[in-house]
Amino acid sequence: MGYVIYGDRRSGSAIVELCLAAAGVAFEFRRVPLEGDTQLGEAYRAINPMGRLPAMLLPDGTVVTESLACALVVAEAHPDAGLMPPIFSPARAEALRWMVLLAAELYPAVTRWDYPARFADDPAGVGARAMAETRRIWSLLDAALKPAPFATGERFGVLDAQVAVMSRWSNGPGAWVDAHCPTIAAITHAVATHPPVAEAYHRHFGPR
Ligand SMILES: N[C@@H](CCC(=O)N[C@@H](CS)C(=O)NCC(=O)O)C(=O)O
Repeated sequence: MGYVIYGDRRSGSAIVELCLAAAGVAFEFRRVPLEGDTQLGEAYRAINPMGRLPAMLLPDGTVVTESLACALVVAEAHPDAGLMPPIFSPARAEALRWMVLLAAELYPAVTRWDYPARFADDPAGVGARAMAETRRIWSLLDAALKPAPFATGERFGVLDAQVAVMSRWSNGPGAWVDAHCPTIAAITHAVATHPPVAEAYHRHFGPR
């Protein structure tokens, strides 16, 4: 058995799929449609009790959930792919900082935006504030990163996969991220046109 990814189009599974593509590793994709809330059903919760995509099965059958954990496991299992900057390097410290910000702060804000009724009796207010929070985070990341052409240098890595995928969710009305965050848009373009991962990117987000 090889890797198995549970995911859906345009979902967080894309982050892990891009990392696997960069490592040149084949995987089986098992679709769990978000439309209709299949992820909340008993069958999928047996794999991820949180009822969230993605989940990943390792070749030995180990279950990994949480998009960042999945991507880091892929990076560790395939070090030659260079998905993380070298250990103890300044670039790695920077990458870890922004990777955790995206996973721990931005992703939950996207959830509040996507599912505001889970969080309050005034869903519209929650959704609007969550959108504002994602824009605040993209703006600060846009100011901090100096792509060359990827987020921390010449090599595609886990942070690039997060930026490219999550910025598509937060683009929103008027393609806000692309219009206001040129650095984020440039990194996304670099990912979308990077041959090892372009096909996986386009599978989720279409041509760019
Ligand atoms: N912390 C989780 C968040 C995962 C998440 O929220 N995934 C979304 C899809 S992109 C989801 O499954 N949403 C469905 C739901 O919340 O019911 C991770 O990083 O994997």
